[in-house]
Amino acid sequence: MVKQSQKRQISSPIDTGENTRTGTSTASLKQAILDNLYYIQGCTPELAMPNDWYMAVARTVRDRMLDHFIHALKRLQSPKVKIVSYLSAEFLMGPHLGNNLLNLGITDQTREAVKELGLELDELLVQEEEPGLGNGGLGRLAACYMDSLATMNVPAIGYGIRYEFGIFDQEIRDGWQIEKTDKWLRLGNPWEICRPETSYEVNFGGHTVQYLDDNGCFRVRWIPHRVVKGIAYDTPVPSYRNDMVDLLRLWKSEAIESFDFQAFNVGDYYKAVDEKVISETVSKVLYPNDEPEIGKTLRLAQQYFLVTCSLQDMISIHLMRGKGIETFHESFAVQLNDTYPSIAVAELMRLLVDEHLMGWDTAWQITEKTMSYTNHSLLPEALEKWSLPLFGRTLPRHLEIIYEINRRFLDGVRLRYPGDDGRVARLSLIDESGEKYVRMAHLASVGSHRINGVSALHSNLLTKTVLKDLYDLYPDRFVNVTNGVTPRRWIALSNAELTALITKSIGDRWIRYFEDEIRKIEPLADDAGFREEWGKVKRNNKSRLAAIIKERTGVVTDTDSLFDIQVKRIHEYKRQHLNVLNIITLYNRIKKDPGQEIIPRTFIFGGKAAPGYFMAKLIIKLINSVAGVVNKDQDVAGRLKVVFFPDFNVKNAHHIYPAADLSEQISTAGKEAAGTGNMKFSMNGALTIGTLDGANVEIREEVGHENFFLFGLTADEVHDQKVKGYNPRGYYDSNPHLREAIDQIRSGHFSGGHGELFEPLVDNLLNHDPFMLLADYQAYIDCQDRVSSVYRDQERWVRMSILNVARMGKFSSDRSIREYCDNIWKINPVKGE
Ligand code: 26V
Repeated sequence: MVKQSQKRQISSPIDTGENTRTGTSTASLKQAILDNLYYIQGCTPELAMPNDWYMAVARTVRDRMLDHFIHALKRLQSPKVKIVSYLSAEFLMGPHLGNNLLNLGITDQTREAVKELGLELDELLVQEEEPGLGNGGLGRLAACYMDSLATMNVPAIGYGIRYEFGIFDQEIRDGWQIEKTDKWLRLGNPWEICRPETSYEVNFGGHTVQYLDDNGCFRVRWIPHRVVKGIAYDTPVPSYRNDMVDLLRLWKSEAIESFDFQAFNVGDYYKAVDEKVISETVSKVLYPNDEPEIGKTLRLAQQYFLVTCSLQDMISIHLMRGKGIETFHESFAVQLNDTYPSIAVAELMRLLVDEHLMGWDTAWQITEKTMSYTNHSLLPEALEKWSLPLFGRTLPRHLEIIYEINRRFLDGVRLRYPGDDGRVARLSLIDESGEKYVRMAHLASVGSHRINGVSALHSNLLTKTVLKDLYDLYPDRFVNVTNGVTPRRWIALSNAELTALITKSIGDRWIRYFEDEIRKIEPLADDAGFREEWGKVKRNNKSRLAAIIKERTGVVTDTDSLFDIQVKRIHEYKRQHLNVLNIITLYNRIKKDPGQEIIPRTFIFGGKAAPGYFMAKLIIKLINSVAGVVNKDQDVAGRLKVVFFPDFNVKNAHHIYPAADLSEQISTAGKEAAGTGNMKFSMNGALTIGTLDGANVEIREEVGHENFFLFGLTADEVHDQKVKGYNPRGYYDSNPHLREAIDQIRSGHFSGGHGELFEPLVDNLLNHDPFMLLADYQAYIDCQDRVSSVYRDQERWVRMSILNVARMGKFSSDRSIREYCDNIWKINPVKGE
């Protein structure tokens, strides 16, 4: 708890010699915190609750960004500057306070100021409720990219939705996941600035009318059934020590006043209020992005809401620059973060053709030059499609526009491939093979000048599988940009001890120039003293995590054991249950030969399952069931522990990555587009056990094959086995250890005799095993044995750990952003002014 603070007179401010809105000395910060507490929170130190203090400190920090922020807004008005518009249904920003202090370079002074007020900064940092406006990798990538865009001085706006309820909070009850609504706005959000006057109208439903305008031109008017408005909420995104700020602009839906009044005037007050409720539901809740179920009208409404508010905003900025609409693409490069905002292609056409009365061909050229599309998944079922009737009901005008785009597009395809009707059907924006659907990836690809995957392997497989026909048609559009993560949040902020050690050795430029600088620690791998300190940092991080685990789950872990961690969304393709099979195998080994020497391990899992994804929820239950048996068994005490860390989110991740010895990246080859957790672990000195999947391939190339634990089938081998006819039961029949583990799960060994509980999971593995756990089982077990034997040699392990960090330069999101600038957006980062 925050201690009772020292008494101070608010009415007699100290003369700090600085502006208390902008000054960064301890004295100014202290005075500013008191001012904000009094004037914004309406509170005195004596009465302040922990959240009042947090808000006052947060406001104080925000004040220090506003000069730069206003400068950034002015920069947006400059006609010469091209702006990156990152359009994303998710931004998983994580807690702001610590990061903003770090980037502004005022952590120490603030800590001191807060201390003088009788408080601890760390206790205020934990007060912050993180904005969980994303599901996982895709949303967090958007957040890392915002950090790099700002730091590299690229003018950018991240456009998203201000969900009232972000990703649910996860609780574990009786081993099952329970979802709790995420009321992140409950205590207020000090980082955002509401801009009620930056608002746009959004139409839904209704029908279209065709007419001839005064010049006899054919035009279409959309008569909507419902109109709502989107209001902008701006959050400044500060650069790392660069006096630069970018903008995160999130839209909240509200009722249109005239609508309310209309109903009100005819005396139907309740109808007016109903309208308001319906309008406000558009931005109410974040949906899972990895749930197989499709077809929620509200989700399509959300996507369109995001897209039209953002494009109308961009057009308004462009026109305010005094430029004509026909040069729109010179002002904005729009990046579509997967297909969720891909309706932007049709919406930009609608705005240009229907609203700005532009000819189709010119409008299409502008659209193609403006848009580019990032694909984030190879799973065929992840390719977004909308049922035609649903689409037509929600966005009738867009359906017409999509038909017209398709007609012209397919005319071109027919010219290029005469008589190839199969290809025409495969390429069409409309799937007509059964029930009709709009194919969003095709819309995004046809309307973009660049299409990229997120790792070398993924980009390559895209051109051979899900987007093959589009690649044949437009080979020059396809590029790769391997994902990256920001070393600011993922090392400097969350791993203070490692940061201090690295900085003591090579200075602090690595935080800003990670790509070039971090390799300077490589020679230190040979320095025994450095290795000793490195080992100590890891041990301390493990102790801190152990304390949190004890507090949250009651499980006591041994910090001398190998911390073997898998944190990510729960999904069959990510194979958390393969990890479980290894745990059961080790458990059985010890049970059979209790005297044998094994390297003690603590297996830590974390991650959320989509609420409607039954198998993923069953995997969570399995992990907890195995944990329940293993953790109680005296025969394995001191050697095996299993923990499910509840509610994996950005805040918890800060404690988890720095404490890992081993990072589990064990997806079926060819299924994980890139991964970004793999990078965060490795940057914090964990070694990876992984398949040749996603960015693992490139991580292994960078850190050196000898510093990476590789196992499993390759993507080609997975494919070949599938083609030949994969028989999981063959592996079960021929491998006694595997058979024993599966039989135990099936017999209820881990579920109090309730064998039926895991039957769907076991049945799936034995009869289908779409993600080939059984094929990779033995290779995984053998690889884990290699991990243990290397861990026995601590000197070797620590050396490998140092080399992993030293060689992670490529995976800074600064490198990714540079590649987007060079190869996609054609933007030169702006030099500081
Ligand atoms: C979508 C679906 C839809 C239905 C069935 C299952 C399923 C599974 C996954 C997805 C993925 C949605 C897009 C996504 O979040 N992709 C993630 O993007 C990260 C950032 O590029 C990348 O690191 C991850 O590998 C990738 O899964």
